[in-house]
Amino acid sequence: MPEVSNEIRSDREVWTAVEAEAARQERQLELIASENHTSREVMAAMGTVLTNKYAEGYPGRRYYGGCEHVDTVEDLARDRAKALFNCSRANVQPHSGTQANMGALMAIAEPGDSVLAMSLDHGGHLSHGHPKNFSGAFYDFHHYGVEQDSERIDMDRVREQALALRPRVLLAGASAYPRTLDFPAFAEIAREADAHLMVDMAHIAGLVAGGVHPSPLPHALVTTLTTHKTLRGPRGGMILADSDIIKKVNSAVFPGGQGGPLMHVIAAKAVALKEAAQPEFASYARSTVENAQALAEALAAGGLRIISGGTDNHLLLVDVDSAGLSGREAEDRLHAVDITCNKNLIPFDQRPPMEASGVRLGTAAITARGLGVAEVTQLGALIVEMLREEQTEARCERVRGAVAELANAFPIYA
Ligand code: DSN
Repeated sequence: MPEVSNEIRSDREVWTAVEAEAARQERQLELIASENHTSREVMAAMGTVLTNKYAEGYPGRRYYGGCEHVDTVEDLARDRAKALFNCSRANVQPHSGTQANMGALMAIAEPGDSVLAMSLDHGGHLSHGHPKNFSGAFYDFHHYGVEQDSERIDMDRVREQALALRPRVLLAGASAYPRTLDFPAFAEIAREADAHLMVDMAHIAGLVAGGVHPSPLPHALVTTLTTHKTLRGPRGGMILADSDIIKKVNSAVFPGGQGGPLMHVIAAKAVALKEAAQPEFASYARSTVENAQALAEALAAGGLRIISGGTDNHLLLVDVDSAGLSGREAEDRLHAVDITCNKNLIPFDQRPPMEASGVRLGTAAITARGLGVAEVTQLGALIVEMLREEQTEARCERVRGAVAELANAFPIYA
């Protein structure tokens, strides 16, 4: 076996920053809902000689020689994705979720076609039609949102909009929506409106894999996902399907939107997909949701308003205006005591996005490091203290100490 150790650390400028980031992750409790801590083996796969290889094309049909081993890796990733999500076709090459969405849209719609998707202001995603994103630039996006009273999607309203617009694509999926998505209802509306149903399950892919969120696969023409959120894999994207639409998807991904695939990342995707097929992963997904619900309860008990009254998945949106703060102020207060999260618009927000009236909290990463309901409830009380009480130096120091105790008790990579 040739020496392929990746333990060389001579570039001190880079490694000092990497080591500082490792220490930050160990020290802070990560509540950014789109982040997670992968296994060591997922990370190890990314630091391999596969990064040296060009492999434009697909297994068995490449534009470069010497692809026999990366073919094995890509076949493993595709087969594991199909088995995990119970579908017959997979493209594991998209470099990110946005590039997966680009591949999917290019496969099922023509430039200028109309797409009906969830509004970014109500929890959608940049690649679902933001005017400065490829999606908004090349397609004619229209948006549905949540209702003002329930803060949930009303499927009758989506139906009304879809029947009035008759879009080429109905897109379901969100990055800040705490409730179960009703994929059968989306599919029925798509049928009535003669639209293709596309699902972006980036946030909930790990919950679908773990059986704690219904799967979109039986309903959607194409399903996109990212591998690094609840799925606990490397940063990257993927597209799943159950028909020959995959041929259009494949050519939309390469050569349509990308050149050479990142084979080292595809190896890490394969490792993560195997991990996600183990029974422990189903327990992890279940705990992630239980922890999110415990966190929502603790915050509500402390007087904070939770958007839509709670959560069904791995994330919750907290209306911090209910504590007299903007989202930016709340994010800063929590950051000061080593709790990381992001400010987020809440539905019908009156503040601009860089200020916002909410914070989005997710439990995928803290569950990966082992926190359970008891610890999350304790964490919730600390968050309430930071957001609702006067910020004295003594208080901040005490809360920072309590966070450090939790983080030390649950090391990520010990
Ligand atoms: N920006 C990611 C998120 O935080 O949800 C989605 O791509």
